Amino acid sequence: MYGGGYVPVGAEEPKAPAENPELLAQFEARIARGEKIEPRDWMPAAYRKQLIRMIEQHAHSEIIGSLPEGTWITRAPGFRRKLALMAKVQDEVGHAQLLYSAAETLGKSREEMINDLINGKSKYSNVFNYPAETWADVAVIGFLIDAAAIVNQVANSKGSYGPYCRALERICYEESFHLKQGHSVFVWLATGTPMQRDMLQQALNRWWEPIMHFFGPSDKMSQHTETLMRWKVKMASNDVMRQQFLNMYVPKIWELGLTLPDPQLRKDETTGEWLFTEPNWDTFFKVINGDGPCNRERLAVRKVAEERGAWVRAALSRADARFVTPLA
Ligand code: FAQ
Repeated sequence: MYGGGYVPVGAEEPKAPAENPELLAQFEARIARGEKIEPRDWMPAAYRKQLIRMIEQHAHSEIIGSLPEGTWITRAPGFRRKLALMAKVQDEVGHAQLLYSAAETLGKSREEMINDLINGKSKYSNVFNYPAETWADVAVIGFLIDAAAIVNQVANSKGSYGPYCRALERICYEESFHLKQGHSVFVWLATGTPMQRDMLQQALNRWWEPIMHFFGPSDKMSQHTETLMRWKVKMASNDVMRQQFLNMYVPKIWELGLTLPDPQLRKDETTGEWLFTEPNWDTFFKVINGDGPCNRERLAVRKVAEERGAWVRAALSRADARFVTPLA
């Protein structure tokens, strides 16, 4: 039995009926026992809605995320680097496929999701609204953004919604390869010529604030964390994940003799907490609401891809129809 219907974005949202308290209690008890919720199980309308929002944004992030690195495929230094980058970009698009399929199990069609992306109604990760200016940007994305994504996704793969968790498990295996690819380029540049090191340092300076933003607003500002953690969609808060990332990766950056553009950044050895300058959250909200350095360009590229692919989708749907209609 489906619990609560999917309400398309932009449609007049009916007042949510109060959930049946008995079903809600059973649902929450299942989650507390660590059971997975599957598409045909009863679920509160708010759980469905939140999952669609989060999985859809994640899927969009994967396809839009392939764009900054994609611009470097033709310029990657050497055949091996080119091959690895091409495989990575292809994987990211594959992750979007897995995630759109997981979101579709909740009742929103892929077409609606893509339309909402192109029309700017749906969000995607802040980090992909910045340009990849040099080859060192590819190193920072591959090493640190993939690392940040892994921190988030390994935790959430232990969550409550079966299709999303299974997609995340598979994605995490591939992201681990991406991290190795990014780390290899990062170390190569960090231990290279002074010019290569400088290029890497500049890229690190540019990306640091967007990476701090990546985990979402601090817990006191986050709108959805409390509900999502109660329902085990998110398995850790934004601040906890940010701390985990800092703890794992800042030492690796410092070991290479690189610096980070935050004079306050240090670990408080008594509490184990990382202290840092609060990133500028006004910038973050501006970027995620469509006004970052590359938002317009990213959506324009997606729109062109969508238009150019229309004939393929039309041909495939006709082929499908022919396949299921018995020939006269
Ligand atoms: N960017 O209440 P919260 C990748 C929005 S995949 C944009 O804290 P929540 C792979 C949020 O939607 C990267 N928007 O939100 C790759 C909400 O707005 P709304 C993507 C953000 O959901 C690597 C508002 O702010 N990963 O990188 C961001 O509890 C390399 C309030 O925030 C995922 O999507 C942000 N960073 O927590 C590809 C993982 N943060 O919707 C290529 C799944 C927050 O109410 C190359 N998602 N917002 O209008 C999540 O884990 C969560 O959604 C968070 C945000 C943690 C991102």
